[in-house]
Amino acid sequence: MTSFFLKTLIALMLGFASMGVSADGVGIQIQNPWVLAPPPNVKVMAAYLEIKNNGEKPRMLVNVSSPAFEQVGIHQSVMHGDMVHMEQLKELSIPSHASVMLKPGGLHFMLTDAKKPLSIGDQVPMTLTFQSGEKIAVTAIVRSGPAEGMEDHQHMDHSGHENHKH
Ligand SMILES: [Cu+2]
Repeated sequence: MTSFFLKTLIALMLGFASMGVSADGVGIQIQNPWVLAPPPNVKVMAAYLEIKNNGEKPRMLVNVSSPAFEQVGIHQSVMHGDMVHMEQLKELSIPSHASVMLKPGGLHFMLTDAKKPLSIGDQVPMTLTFQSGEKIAVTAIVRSGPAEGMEDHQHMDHSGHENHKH
């Protein structure tokens, strides 16, 4: 489980194709939203993306929802020795002129109880709601990993998900 997160983290740091979704007028820019494809019959998934705040004021993300899931939470994975455990966050602050990266092993949106099975290539619509009341629609793509075509990719496994606890 630990090595899974570390490998995906390293793969992510090596870079990936970015796909931008910008929301005009709010100063918030969402980049490269994706969902890690789950093993068969697993209904809990994690979504990752980058939130950029190009505005002058800090922004507070207070809610995330998706019509494809019963529940979406904002989670932070924390390492305690060899164990990874997750904390639910009530809100996520994005400082002005800064960027917050959600990535394997760190911050993620926890997608719980998929209404139907999802597979690689599927689109997952999500709505991000900020404290100001502004909403940003995002479409995440289901992928097998964060860095397609990276050298490490074939060694990646999804066993970490069986231990995905709340
Ligand atoms: Cu989680």
